[in-house]
Amino acid sequence: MSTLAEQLQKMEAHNSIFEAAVRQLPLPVCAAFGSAAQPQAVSFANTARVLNTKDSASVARSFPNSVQASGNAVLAASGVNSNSAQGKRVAVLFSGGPASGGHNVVCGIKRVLGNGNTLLGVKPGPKGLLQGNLFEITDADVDSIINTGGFDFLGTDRTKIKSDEQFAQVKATCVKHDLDAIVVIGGDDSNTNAAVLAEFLFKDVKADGSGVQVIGVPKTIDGDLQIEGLLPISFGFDTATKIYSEMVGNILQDTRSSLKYWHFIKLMGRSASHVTIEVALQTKAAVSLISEEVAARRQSLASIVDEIAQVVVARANKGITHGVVLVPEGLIEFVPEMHALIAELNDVVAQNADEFANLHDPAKPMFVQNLLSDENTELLASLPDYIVNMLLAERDSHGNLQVSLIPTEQLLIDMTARRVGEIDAGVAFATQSHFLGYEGRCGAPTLFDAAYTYNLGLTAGSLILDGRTGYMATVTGLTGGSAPQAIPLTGLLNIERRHGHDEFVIEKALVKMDSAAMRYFVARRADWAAADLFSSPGPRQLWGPAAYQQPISVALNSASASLSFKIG
Ligand code: FBP
Repeated sequence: MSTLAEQLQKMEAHNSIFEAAVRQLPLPVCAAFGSAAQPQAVSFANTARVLNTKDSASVARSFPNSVQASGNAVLAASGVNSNSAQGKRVAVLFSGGPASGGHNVVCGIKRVLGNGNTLLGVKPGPKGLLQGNLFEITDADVDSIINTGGFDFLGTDRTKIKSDEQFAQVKATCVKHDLDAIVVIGGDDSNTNAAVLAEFLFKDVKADGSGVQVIGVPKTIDGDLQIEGLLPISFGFDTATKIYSEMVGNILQDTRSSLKYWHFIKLMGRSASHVTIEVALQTKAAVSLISEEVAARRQSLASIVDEIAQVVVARANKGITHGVVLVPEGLIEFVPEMHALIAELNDVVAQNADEFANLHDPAKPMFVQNLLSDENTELLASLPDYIVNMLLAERDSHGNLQVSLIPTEQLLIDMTARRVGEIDAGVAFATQSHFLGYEGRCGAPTLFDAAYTYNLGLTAGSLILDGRTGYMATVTGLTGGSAPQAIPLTGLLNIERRHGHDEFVIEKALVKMDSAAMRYFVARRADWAAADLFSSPGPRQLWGPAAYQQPISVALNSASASLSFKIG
């Protein structure tokens, strides 16, 4: 019998009672992979579904090898691969923001590659690939990281591989480590990067003229990488939204207990509002803003604020002086006047990049004001400093505004307080603000994400052993047993004008106004605003009645017969 001190010491270094138990959690696998104890690689064959976008002709010209090889046809598993390749050296990396389940993708790849092939981890992310920082992943590593959250095993970063010099560095890494394949686990930008790399590395990398295969895996808590019928959701979304829903549920319980606060809660999700709509469906908060609806209705900031203030006053008139407002992280970019301002700012900053980079922060507003249109100069001047400073902060390496740093929730609180006072000065409006973001990206994966990602890893590894390149692994039919499939990356590429250049990109999947989830939300939201009908989903469960629950928005949008998922 160990002492309390011994027990506590044993729990250090990722060995809490929970972490130790969760490593033993058995994971189901799609029937195609055979037994869960010893999953086998599958081979793939073309399906009848061919993917095209408005820019397919340009894509075919710029990605000739990839398009010719795949014909942009979706692949489905065609049976166990009894003749799978041996001796392959495969590198795996995380790219972009962390998302729960990433470790299980690595575990799935390692299991399916087996002892006949080598899996190498790249540290950290695309930057590690440029630097050639690779190490061999062992079976013991898999045992220690399985079912744990985060990307800490490999680390991640947001380097975009775009210059000739960077491509040359990637090639050098492939040669130095004698790589046969690279797996990129990332979101829309990272999978675009994967498509570009697949084409670049298609041939003539090794001395014998052969190339290096590249396979993508769909990750992002934002949920904006979705393809109808092929990719119901990216991994990490379920865990993040369940964590946020638990926290929002707790706050809702507090509002009804302490009876005095309005909580404005910003939820992560850089562009799309999938996270917010899911948390709204889970918790039924009084007000949930959906950025895409704001854009579709061309709502001004003042009109959004007015709608919130009207709910505050109406509830106060019924004696309800509390509530919760959910705010999607990306809202500000969808408000038409702010969208126009940000677009012009992006151009101005891009066109004067060197000069702008050398300015001290306090000098930046004055610098841009001289270059903006009169309308945008006036709008910028009307915004509080805490918003202006963030609008002018450094972009990420993909050129994106870092919206997670913009305190939109505080802006809405300040403007709503003013508007409530104008409508009825007697209404009490005490507020609290929150930003739920980083709390949700690295939690231990839900059973949905744990099982989904493990099967994505088995799929990615199988694609490599089947000699495929330029595909994104997917698992379809998540409520009916599930099956491994593969999406040709070039079939997803569109041309978009970004930061003054035409670029090939995978289009972000935004919340659609006519989606089943949106329609359900719209039909119920007036009731949720009028009275406290909220529910508290509680902590995520790996065992027990809620363990098999898939995201509500995914169930609605994929017309599932049930809220439960089924793999295997
Ligand atoms: P990905 O699209 O790379 O998955 O990242 C999404 C995200 O979680 C966004 O919701 C958020 O805006 C962003 O990451 C914040 O990233 P950072 O870690 O760079 O602050």
